[in-house]
Amino acid sequence: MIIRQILVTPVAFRDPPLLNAAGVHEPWALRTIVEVVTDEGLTGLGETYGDVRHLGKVRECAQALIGLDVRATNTMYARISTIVGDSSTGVTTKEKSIDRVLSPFEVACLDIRGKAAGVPIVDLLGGQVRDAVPYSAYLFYKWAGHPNQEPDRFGTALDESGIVEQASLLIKQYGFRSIKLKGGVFPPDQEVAATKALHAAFPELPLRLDPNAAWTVETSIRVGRELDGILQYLEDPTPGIPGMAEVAAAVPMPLATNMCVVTHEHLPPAIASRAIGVLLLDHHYWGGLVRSSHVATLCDTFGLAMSMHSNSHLGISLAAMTHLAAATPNLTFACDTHTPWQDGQDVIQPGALRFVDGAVPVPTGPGLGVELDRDALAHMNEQYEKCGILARDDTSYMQRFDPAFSARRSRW
Ligand code: GKR
Ligand code: MG
Repeated sequence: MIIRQILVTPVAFRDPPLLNAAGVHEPWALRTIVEVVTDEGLTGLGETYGDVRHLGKVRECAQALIGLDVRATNTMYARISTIVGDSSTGVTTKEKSIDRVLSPFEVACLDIRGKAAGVPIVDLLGGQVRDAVPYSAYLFYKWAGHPNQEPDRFGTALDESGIVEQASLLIKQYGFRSIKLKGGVFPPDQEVAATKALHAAFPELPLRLDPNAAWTVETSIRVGRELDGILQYLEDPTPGIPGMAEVAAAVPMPLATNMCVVTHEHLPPAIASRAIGVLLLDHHYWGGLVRSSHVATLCDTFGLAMSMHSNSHLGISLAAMTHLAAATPNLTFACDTHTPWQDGQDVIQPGALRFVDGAVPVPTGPGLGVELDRDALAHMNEQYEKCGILARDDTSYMQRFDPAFSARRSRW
């Protein structure tokens, strides 16, 4: 199973104006699709970030993997490490940069290995512990549409009633049984009110709030105490491990993160200072599916619970996330996904992935269990070429409409 060819295709798809602490989503979200082809003619799929610097590294590394066996993950890691070197891909550490680049190749190679063995990827990760993976309704404050464009079908959500309405829409369509609200957009008291309104409207559904580190330690403690009995966990209220540790010691619910623990070197200090109770796994930056399972084992050892992080993504990622979550016994919280916001746009053929009562049944076909839709890939690549966006920049886009906007953390 020797790698003979790797195709790397950047794509763009429409994205609604979702608000967050960094600003607002631009009209197009970017991803990179990786296709690995072996000497036996098997093809595997991977999906990763679309920012141009990352895309450049993925392209460069693709060349270096030609000729390797699809099972040689350690050699792939070593080769990618040499190429990524100390050069920055816009992220914090060298290790994280390597893991981010390795991930789509690792997933594509597992896809091939699953196809060759006639088994789904979940079986290569230890076998499934759940038949379907629950996801949460991921709510965002949002504008009705992008400025100067028609409103989208999701409507406006700029206050409690808009947020409750959005939750109803997503829950009705997908059957979600958990809710996550993206905060860090309005002063905390407004977001506390929206969280309470969600709790009143859906008292039986677990709730999370994630302001992406927009609050000071003091604000985080105040909000955490006020939402006692309402939040399942509070995600990244404040920046950094020391700040999170201070908050964690003073609030009643566990703290979760996809910000202060994003690479191995963050784990020891976060565990020692009891900064987090929940780690949001994400195979896109933890080096693929197998390395993510190792992180899950570490979390189990140290008593951390697990959920899963997402960014705007397509179906190859959703399939990979579902296989990983289905094979991870201690990933017991519903995972995050941006899938509803992509509103049917995809690079995979329809049918393999669906939501049943808020959960995605684990695809049963070999490998990832999804097939590329070549026409859709070509169309989304054309969109990429035309859209004029080379890297996600929520802050600059927001500043076009609100020049005084600042993404400063902690803002409140
Ligand atoms: O899509 O705006 C967004 C989210 O805020 C995303 O960028 C975050 O990485 O979903 C993520 C999170 O949980 O922090
Ligand atoms: Mg988060």
